[in-house]
Amino acid sequence: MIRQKVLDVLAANPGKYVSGEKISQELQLTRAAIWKQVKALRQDGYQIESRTKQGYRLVKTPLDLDDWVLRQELKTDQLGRDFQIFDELSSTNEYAKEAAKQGARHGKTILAKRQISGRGRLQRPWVSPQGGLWLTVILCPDLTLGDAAKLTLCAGVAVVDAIEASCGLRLGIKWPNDLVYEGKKICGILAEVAGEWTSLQTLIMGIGVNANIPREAFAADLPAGSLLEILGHAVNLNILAANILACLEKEIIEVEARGFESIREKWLKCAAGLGQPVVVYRGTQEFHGIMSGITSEGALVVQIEGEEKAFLAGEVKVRSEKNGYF
Ligand code: BT5
Repeated sequence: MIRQKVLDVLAANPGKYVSGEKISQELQLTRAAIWKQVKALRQDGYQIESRTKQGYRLVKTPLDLDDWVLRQELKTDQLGRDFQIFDELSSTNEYAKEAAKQGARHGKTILAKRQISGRGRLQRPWVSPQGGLWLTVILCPDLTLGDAAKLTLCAGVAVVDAIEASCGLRLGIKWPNDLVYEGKKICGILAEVAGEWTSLQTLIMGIGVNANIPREAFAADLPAGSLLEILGHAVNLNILAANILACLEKEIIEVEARGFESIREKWLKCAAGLGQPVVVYRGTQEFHGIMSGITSEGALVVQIEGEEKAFLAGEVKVRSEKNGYF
């Protein structure tokens, strides 16, 4: 593609002007065609300076999702090597499920700039406006059905690490995998099994991060926050996506090689509410106790009247001194 090639030439000369003539010679294009590409790139958020007699200089790449920038940022061997960015999808998980049915391979990643009907667990709606990072990775790991819940916990740890690497902010994880900051949810993870669990399992791992979303985009009664709100500036969604894929790949390789124990320890270091009062909601039942950890299966362990009880599923509220129950 001409667009990519123009960017490749500019990026090969970091900080320097490249003459229109040089670009047109290298790419066998007219200078008018190069100028047209530069205008289109500027519209997509690239900052490209032009000076008479000197040519063009790439100053800044867009913060928004962009094929070329994401490809530059990818550090993985498998995850995200095959990716697609859409302006709009109903849900990246739905799209990825279809793609998996059609034979998409391990690591294929679907990203959307906004989702019309993003979903959470139990078909709950997930608010997905422009500015968020909405992505789904198709995973065919060398693991069993019983490991699905553990992989969801891996994803939580991976996204915490990736957000810290991208913008220096450390979030907590509320079991099983809500990423939270001061009582507000910043990220949700939805892992779904696609097709039959036969010998090759496919897990559709959906990750939604409220990145560059202003607080007003959320209903007043939704306890949601965003990186933009916390940091006071927008983050580069391409770097964030690349870091998430890199951290997730690392965690999956570790679980495949060494089992869940090391992830469990990392998860506990990120856990919100450890040693604090929690309420677990399971169906119509409510359990009150103190959160004491997670099992090697990833189940939540709560001390209730002196006895430890493990929960593999359910909704949890944890209490913090600053934010009360959330
Ligand atoms: C989740 O469900 O937290 C999983 C969310 C997964 C979203 C990603 S985005 C990419 C991929 N494609 C999809 O369609 N989904 C995945 P759950 O724990 O059930 O939480 C859902 C609840 O979170 C809702 O009922 C709301 O109360 C709340 N909520 C909805 N949108 C939110 C948002 N943007 N930020 C914070 N909370 C939200």
